[in-house]
Amino acid sequence: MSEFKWHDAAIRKALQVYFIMGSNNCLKDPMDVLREAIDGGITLFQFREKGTGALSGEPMVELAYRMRELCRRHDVPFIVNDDVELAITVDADGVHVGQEDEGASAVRERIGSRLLGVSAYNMGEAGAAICSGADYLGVGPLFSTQTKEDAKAASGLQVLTEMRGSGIHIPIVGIGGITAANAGQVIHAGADGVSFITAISHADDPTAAAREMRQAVHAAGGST
Ligand code: TZP
Ligand code: MG
Repeated sequence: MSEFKWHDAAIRKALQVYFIMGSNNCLKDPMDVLREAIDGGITLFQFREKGTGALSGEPMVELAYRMRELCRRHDVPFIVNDDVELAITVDADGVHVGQEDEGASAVRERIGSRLLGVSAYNMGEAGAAICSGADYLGVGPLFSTQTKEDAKAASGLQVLTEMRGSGIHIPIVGIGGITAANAGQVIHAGADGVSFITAISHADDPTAAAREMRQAVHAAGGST
């Protein structure tokens, strides 16, 4: 079990340029995409092997190991989406779960001090996630997205202003349809960082795309 204790400032920093990807989100070799995204300055990576065309079984575990090692070599925190077993197997830095996944309190019991992220669409889900021991919230979809097959309707940025206005101080990363063009608005509305799939996974030049995203967060007041 990882003994590393995540502190608030380190979590907020890691959330700033938060890249999510599975092999089926890529137009070329996913290891190349991840390597290039790291070169461009992503601050965290989430392995999300999910949906049509996703790998499973041994090939999925092998890809997770390779990505985990690449992230470790570059000091980029590595989070696994949904799959607690896989996260423990590859010694991930954390797990991210949605509302339909294993309950956050049960996940917390299993992962100890590893980072726990929970998706929240509204105030009620945010409050429950915090009570269950979430370290950070993933809030969205803020803008419309084609990437998540069962995504809810875009909420817009007011969900972030509402959460911050009602005293929710926990680290938050926005998600859903985020690009370098709208990332600044997400930070101004109260998020600590932006998370995104296609803005990098479909980019011709993932390094340049990551760099642009980083600059957008920085320009909006994030200290990347
Ligand atoms: N959860 C809410 S929206 C979304 C997830 C996983 C997909 C985000 O993908 P993109 O391509 O950045 O819109
Ligand atoms: Mg999930």
